[in-house]
Amino acid sequence: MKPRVFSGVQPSGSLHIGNYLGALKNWVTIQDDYECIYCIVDLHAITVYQDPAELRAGIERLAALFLAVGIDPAKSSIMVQSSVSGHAELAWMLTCVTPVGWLERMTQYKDKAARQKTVGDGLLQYPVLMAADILLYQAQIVPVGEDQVQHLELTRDIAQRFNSLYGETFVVPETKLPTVGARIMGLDDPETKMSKSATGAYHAIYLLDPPEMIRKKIMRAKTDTQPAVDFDHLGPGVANLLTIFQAFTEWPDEKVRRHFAGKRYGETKKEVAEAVIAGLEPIQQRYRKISADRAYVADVLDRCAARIRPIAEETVQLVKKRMGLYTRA
Ligand code: ATP
Ligand code: LTN
Repeated sequence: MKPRVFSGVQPSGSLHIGNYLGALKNWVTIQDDYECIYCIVDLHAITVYQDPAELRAGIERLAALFLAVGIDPAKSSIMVQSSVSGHAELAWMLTCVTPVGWLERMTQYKDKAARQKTVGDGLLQYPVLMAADILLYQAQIVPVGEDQVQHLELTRDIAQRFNSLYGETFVVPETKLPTVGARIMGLDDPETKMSKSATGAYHAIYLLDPPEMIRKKIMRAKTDTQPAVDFDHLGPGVANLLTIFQAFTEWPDEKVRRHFAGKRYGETKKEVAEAVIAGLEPIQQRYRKISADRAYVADVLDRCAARIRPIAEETVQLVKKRMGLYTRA
């Protein structure tokens, strides 16, 4: 049997090239070698207020984008978190074995909480729900970007704590980062990660940005005061652009160095923009076709949920039994 993979993306905001290079591109590559479950985590999205109509539209858009980037529903499952009740159920059981101090230490919690007037309990519980997502399917491997490493460590801790309290129950999952592109930085501020929730107009390149917009954003990307690429003194802005280039083209390090050493920033940016446009064009074309057929997308989600629900149910039953909750003998 193939090892199982689980990963997820929130349906809030629009997908950017950080999400693609850090996560989705990797998801597509590994789908022949693993049994993959890719999840639209709508229950995570509501840990901060979402406009209901926008959230609903965002879920469908994300499902179409999963298909457009190349996730094949014949090989992998594409599902919406709230459509399998085991996620929320298992999250509660795991909450009960998770010390609150573990959650208060999470950097994403601290960052997001600092931006809210009232901090909802869901924001604190966020990584427990994420642990539930993964452990529900006994996934061995979780492909994510670097910002999720701390949450994955917590997932492992929760699984181990449960196993030691109640006996071997959960597979303890491994994190899988991409070799290039695990942390794409904002174009307007290469010291912070590219993020869906950032507001700057020139911060992120979205997967559905038209070519002209992509050129404009990259030409405006923040670099430094040097005129040309110097690999001995590579500023964070230029390093980020070259990472984006390399992740799209899949050129080896040596080739990238030879090609860009001494190249002026203006010329470098033009080449980066063209590589991004070429990489996104087929995705955008497929997206236009797929998103026009809403019934097809809904059908994929239904079929995939039906396929994986028995795995989730089996785990919930096992956990209930282990904890002494009521199950029909
Ligand atoms: P938000 O800003 O709302 O937290 P986000 O942009 O971080 O959103 P998520 O839905 O949280 O997006 O992340 C989806 C996936 O994309 C995760 O695997 C995450 O690690 C990855 N990811 C997010 N941002 C980046 C980035 N800048 N570089 C590489 N990977 C990223
Ligand atoms: N928290 C993740 C999204 C996410 C996820 C998961 C990723 C929710 N559940 C399970 C991997 C596995 C994020 O990217 N912000």
